[in-house]
Amino acid sequence: MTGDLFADSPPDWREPLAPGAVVLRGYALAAAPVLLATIAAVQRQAPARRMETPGGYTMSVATSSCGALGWVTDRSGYRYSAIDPDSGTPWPPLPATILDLGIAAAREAGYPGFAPDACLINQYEPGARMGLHQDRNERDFTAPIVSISLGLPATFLFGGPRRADPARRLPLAHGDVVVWGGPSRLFFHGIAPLRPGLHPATGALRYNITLRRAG
Ligand code: MD3
Ligand code: FE
Repeated sequence: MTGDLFADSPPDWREPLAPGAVVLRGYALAAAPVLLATIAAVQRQAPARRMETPGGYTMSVATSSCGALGWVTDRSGYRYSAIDPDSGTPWPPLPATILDLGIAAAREAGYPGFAPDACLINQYEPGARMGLHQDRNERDFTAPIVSISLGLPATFLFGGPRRADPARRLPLAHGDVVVWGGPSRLFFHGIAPLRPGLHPATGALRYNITLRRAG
């Protein structure tokens, strides 16, 4: 009988967060060196840049994209675009290293058949933050978003379906992967100002890769 006690327990790195949302602690740890080299290669073609919001503020987070569609913002709004506005050319292709990990993580979290066409790479320096927001520029909210954290740790703010809902604080460390689907897909969320520090793999930076089905 002892064998039955743990037979149905999930692995301890799988942490349910909210309906449809799962944390896979350290899921990207082994792949981290390859992922960081891949980010550097993407950023050589599409450098991280601090974009302007529709309200006229400059984001503290520097962003870049790869894949068929990239996320952009300027005075006219937030949207996905097939063209990098800085270069006037398509975004770099979505590297298999990122794509394969994202698809495997989505499957682990209960979303088989995830077919992302957009990959946003956010780069945080100490002090950079992302205010509470919803991700609503994607066409299909039934697809999850897969997020991979690398480098300096951050505090993720995880609210609810309404802006005024209280936000939980969730630490996200190097190698953590979170899959956001189901009802949580449209929950308000953000990142608290990054605390200063040095990470052995990234120095004074945090990266977050998100894979999305945007088109
Ligand atoms: C929950 N990025 O790029 S990733 C974003 O760490 C964004 O850079 C944060 O929010 C970052 O839009 C958080 C985790 C994440 C991404 C999208 C979500 C969580 C989400 C969409 C819905 C719910
Ligand atoms: Fe977001």
